Amino acid sequence: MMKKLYLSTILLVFLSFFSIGIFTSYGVSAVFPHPRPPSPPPPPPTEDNLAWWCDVVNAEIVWGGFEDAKDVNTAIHGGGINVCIIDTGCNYTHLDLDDNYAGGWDYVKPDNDPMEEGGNYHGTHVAGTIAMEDNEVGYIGIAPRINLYVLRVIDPLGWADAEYINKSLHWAIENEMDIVSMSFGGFEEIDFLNVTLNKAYDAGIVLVAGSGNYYKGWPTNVMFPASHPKVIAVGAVNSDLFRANLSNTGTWGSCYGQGLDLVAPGVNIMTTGKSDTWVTDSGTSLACPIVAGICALMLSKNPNLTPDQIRDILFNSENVIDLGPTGWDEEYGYGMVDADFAVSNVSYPN
Ligand SMILES: [Ca+2]
Ligand SMILES: [Ca+2]
Ligand SMILES: [Ca+2]
Ligand SMILES: [Ca+2]
Repeated sequence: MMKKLYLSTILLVFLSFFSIGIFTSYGVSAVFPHPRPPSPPPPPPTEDNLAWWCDVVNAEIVWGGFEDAKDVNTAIHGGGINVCIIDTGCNYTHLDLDDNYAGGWDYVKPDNDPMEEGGNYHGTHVAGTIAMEDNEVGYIGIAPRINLYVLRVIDPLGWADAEYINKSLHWAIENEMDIVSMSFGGFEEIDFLNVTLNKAYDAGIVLVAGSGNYYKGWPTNVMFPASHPKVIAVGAVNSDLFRANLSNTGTWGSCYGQGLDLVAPGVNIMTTGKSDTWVTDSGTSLACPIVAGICALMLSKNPNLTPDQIRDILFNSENVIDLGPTGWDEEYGYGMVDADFAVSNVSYPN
């Protein structure tokens, strides 16, 4: 039952420059050296910054009401929607996250406190992408008023047990999560997780996962659990809207192929970090929560939407920014998400 070795590949696959430095420092992987990217300048204290990745998917139009908004001005902001991340824990006391943090569980050191501890802040980066607040400091996430839940399954050295992930999915069902965001992946399917993913989907939970970051010399197909048919598989694009592929200067490219559903920004993503800092991170780990956040905005407009209905809206090249060859293609799936298009295609509840 223990799948620790298998899941140890998860972090090597999904963690981005920022985190890989941590791994190399532990001597776990000497094959992924990469300098830590510079952090953005400290934000001014009087207004939130609008991050490029939020602007380009037009989340600010949904919650702000107009292009380049920096405040929540509409009722579609994710309030009341339960989103959980399954990750390394989260620095949920961060001033740009604390108001949205709603609870969770720690499977690594079992208790109800999934604080990120001794790790690389991967989960904190993921959480900020969805949930940074409109609080006139830092940045604003895709869905700035969600209920953020955190399930800690990955220990500070990057080890996880598949059973923790299984328990997390059951936790999500029992605690009535609307959306589960999974910024991890491995090369092989795990049968008992397939079963639980189906259960979660049947319970009405929208499932989202990153496609993976492997480049040449490694398999580039969409990884598991992104490859599961009920999980929305998300690849990464850069600010020029090309598939993330840093092979010239780094070591990874966004995994693609059959099963890729959507892409979202995933290079130089400014988000929450250690203490009350903001940092830049890259990888499909960051693209995944952007899509999860857009699903939260859709549910914010109509909480009765089913996961099938959400997928039907998003999996349509007319409702996304079609990149690459016309229509679905292996590198971009149906295209890049656009929160304004997505929410515009959601009807208000009757
Ligand atoms: Ca915009
Ligand atoms: Ca603001
Ligand atoms: Ca903020
Ligand atoms: Ca296309």
